Amino acid sequence: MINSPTHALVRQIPHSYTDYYAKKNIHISYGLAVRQQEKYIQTLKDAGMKVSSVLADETKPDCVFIEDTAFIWENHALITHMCPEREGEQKAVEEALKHTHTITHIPSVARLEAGDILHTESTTYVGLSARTNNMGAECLKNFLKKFGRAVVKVPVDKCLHLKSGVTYIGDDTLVTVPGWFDMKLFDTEKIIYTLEGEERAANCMRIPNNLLVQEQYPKTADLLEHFAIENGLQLHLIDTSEFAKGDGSLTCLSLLW
Ligand code: CIR
Repeated sequence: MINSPTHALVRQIPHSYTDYYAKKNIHISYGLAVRQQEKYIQTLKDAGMKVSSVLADETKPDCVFIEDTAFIWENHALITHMCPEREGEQKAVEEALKHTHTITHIPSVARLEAGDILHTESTTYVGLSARTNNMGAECLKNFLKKFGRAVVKVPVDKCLHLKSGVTYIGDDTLVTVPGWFDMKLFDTEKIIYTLEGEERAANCMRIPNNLLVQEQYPKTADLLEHFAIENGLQLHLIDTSEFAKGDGSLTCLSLLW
């Protein structure tokens, strides 16, 4: 299985996260968000991963969604170029990664957020979304060329990032939302579809023999529990309610390598 990471980098939640969304009339409990993140981190540790953390940046309310700031492949990191409100979050992440990774930057006209990057065993998919443009996708393609990795572009218009609506959970299986993407573009044998009203449940994480699933979508979690049993995986139900309010989910809370 391709995703066999041993390290995770997470980012502390700034207090400005709740203030920023309160102004949009979205009410997030800071204490609950912290507890949910703690459970997420503990789950990664229990799965055998070494977890380190970057300090929060109060001037960047969304910085807990660290996945979007960089794309990591082996010991190389491609620093992304984000939407104007989030641009700058990458700096502290780059500082943390530069001791272990060779850093590459993309031109500022290119836009790429790593929530738009998805891997199956043999292919990497990049979403063309509100956050990633064709030039950003081309930068990713060039970056991955030296690793012999095929990159396929996927139009995204029903959700924020590609992985908001489709993730790969190993054993040749994708989880996605009916009708959100052209599934002919993907190379997996099997697809599990989220159930009605549970679109966000498409964001799952497989770390070797563990499957992380969002607890607040119980009907789809049942389907995923069957998948876990069939494939000998340990299922972890994680409540991400306070991150879903900020349009985030499981994958966006860490960078893995
Ligand atoms: C944003 O708009 O960028 C954040 N509120 C949510 C980012 C979630 N990131 C992800 O799913 N990779």
